[in-house]
Amino acid sequence: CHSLVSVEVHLHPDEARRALHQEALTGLCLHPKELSPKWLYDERGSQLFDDITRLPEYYPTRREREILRAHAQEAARLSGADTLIELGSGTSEKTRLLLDALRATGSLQRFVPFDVSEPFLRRAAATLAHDYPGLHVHAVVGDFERHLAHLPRGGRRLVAFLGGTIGNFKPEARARFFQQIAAQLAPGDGLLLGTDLIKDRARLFAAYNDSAGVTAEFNRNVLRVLNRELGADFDVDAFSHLAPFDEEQGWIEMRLVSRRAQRVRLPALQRSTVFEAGEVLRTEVSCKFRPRQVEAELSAAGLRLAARWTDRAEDFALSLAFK
Ligand code: AVJ
Repeated sequence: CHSLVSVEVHLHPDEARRALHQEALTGLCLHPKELSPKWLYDERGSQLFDDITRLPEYYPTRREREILRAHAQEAARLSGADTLIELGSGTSEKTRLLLDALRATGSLQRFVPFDVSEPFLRRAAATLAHDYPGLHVHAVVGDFERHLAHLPRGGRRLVAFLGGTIGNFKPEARARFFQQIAAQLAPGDGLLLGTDLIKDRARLFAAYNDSAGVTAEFNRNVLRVLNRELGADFDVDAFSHLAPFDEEQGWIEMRLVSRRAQRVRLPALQRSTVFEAGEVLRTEVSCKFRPRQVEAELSAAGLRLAARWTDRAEDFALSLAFK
């Protein structure tokens, strides 16, 4: 039997490392210090995030799965897609709910997982091709902030962007992202978008400051990434985790707080950087949305909302929009 798996690479590891160098130069040597959340996801970081999704306090993954269980069929029917493209294709369990629903409509032909990690994608692609006989799995290695133009064309496509990862974009970047998605879609193509919703502050806080300290480890792990990739000498234990909810911005802000004044060497950048006691390095924002906000932002990009589903607690929303 011949394999229906192919892999297209737009982001090579050396290019990713160059991007990290560039970002570290601007992000670590300025005030306030900030890094993109994408550096959180090395092998260990991806494992830690996976652990986070099972924490009692971290509701988004469970809520989104609950919504998909209830409404994937309807989403599949409304989209009539033959191609499912998944951006930042994380947990294959949610992917399978969508693939099953599309297969049941009889239209499914192709699955396109799009992610930054080639080894991860190759494994996922092989497993899914095995479990869905006849399905063409075309994996694309890329950064969805830079390589969206390389999404495969043709057929009727449904782009899934799940988990609330859209929350990592600040409003301006998010508007650009929706514009770029809309520019890639043809009439009839759809976007299925998962967004976390604004809710009780205590529950929001607990989800990002869990009692077992897994999120803290996930956050601090970025310092290990910098030590490895830049030859830096961050003392990981000299930073504490804090992820407050910023009411004004409507986002959770994940921070590493320097416990003392310290200098960190960054040999790959031929620099060092100084942290004052209490100085903050921002490692992620995770935006939380108001019910009507998503619809307004999609529509501003020329994407028309066809359906919107939430879980019973209204913790999380899935929106389906068409070009
Ligand atoms: C993967 C971006 C959806 O924002 O909730 C989890 C990442 N950060 N705990 C989120 C995350 C801290 C997660 N996303």
